[in-house]
Amino acid sequence: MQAVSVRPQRCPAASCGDSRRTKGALGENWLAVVSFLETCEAHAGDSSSLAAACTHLARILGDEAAWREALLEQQRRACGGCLRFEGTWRRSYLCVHRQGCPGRGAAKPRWSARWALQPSLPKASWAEVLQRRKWLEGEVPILSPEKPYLLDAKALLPQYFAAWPGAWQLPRLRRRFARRRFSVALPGAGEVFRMELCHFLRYASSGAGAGDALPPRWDAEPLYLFDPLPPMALRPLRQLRLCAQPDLAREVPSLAERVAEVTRGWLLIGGSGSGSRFHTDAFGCGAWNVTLLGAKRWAMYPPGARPPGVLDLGPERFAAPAPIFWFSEVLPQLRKDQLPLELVTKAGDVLYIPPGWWHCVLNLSPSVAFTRNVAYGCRAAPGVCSALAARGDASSKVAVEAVRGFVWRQHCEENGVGVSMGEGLFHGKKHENHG
Ligand SMILES: O=C(O)CCC(=O)C(=O)O
Ligand SMILES: [Fe+2]
Repeated sequence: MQAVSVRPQRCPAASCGDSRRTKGALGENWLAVVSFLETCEAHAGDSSSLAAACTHLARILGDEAAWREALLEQQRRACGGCLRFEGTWRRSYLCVHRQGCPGRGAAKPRWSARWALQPSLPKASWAEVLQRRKWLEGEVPILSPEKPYLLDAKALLPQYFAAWPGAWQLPRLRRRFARRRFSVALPGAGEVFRMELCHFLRYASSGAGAGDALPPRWDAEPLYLFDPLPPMALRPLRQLRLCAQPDLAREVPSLAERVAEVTRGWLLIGGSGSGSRFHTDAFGCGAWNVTLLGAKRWAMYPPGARPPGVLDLGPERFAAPAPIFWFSEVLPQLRKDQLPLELVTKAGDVLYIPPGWWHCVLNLSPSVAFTRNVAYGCRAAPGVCSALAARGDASSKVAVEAVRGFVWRQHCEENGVGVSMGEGLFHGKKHENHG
């Protein structure tokens, strides 16, 4: 857990911590030992035979987090290029380093978190808060955008996501986009690498399919494909019309411009054990998140209730643990009154996260999702304006004024009031007068 704000980054997987400092069992000496092993190679043939000779070495050589970090460090120095995944991070590193692949002898997972993946049942009081609906043709399901909604959207998704569900299965995605490069976040570091889909999927599904829920990754927090500019075929065919109230993030042009980076939508692909640390969405927005494949476990807390295990590091700065850690280590320790709203989304579900709600996500199986930030209705405006005001830059100030103007015009339309009295809607007396 390290100090980084959850707000400026849209990619929550990349929002906290600094895994550059996490070099695994060997700390700063990792690369020195790798070099040593390189020189031993001529004698030992392959480092897996060194591992067989010494249990300490076996532990060190099986430290996938350290191998991954060694590879990422190389990538940083190379300033570009694509990450390749060769079954384990150890093999991937050695492939690059030796310009060829070493023999087999992949590191084995050293721990089992099977139990961490079993969701506990939603608590009765939260069950009342969560609005569960079927989203049917011609219906606008979200009536109160300040409440979370879990929508069964199976009937309508093919209208919004091309050839869903068939085209969203991993083998189909791999066939179609194998060589396409995507942005892959290094959780905790705010860093993004580029990776061809075939390599990312090889990574994300390695270890899976063994017939149990064992998280396949033992390299600390898994990499997460988190791409704001996926191919058109992997974006929604049209806007999801979930709420009759206007989406401020689209309706107000200067706001739309200011927040475009977080509202254009993101494609998310991750293996089991990957996910997003606790965060709230940027710019006072809420979000909808469509699970297109797999299953995602969610924990949510309402605005103002900082989740247990999340550290407050000063204005707008928080540090949250990795999702697998939170669900397996923090959640079981909580008192009844500290428990989150918990739920699992499966392929065909849309979850609406209202503005200001904290959420943490753990992918229970290889998952594909699409998410987009939204700010439905005028009640979202104060949160959006204060998030913008906190930025303090010129374009945020312009956007604040535009949002106020928009809200005032809406208010006037609904109440037949003269438009010229828009000033002070959020801060001045007029608001009270019109209350
Ligand atoms: O699915 C995830 O991992 C992240 C989801 C999220 O934070 C969002 O949709 O706002
Ligand atoms: Fe989010």
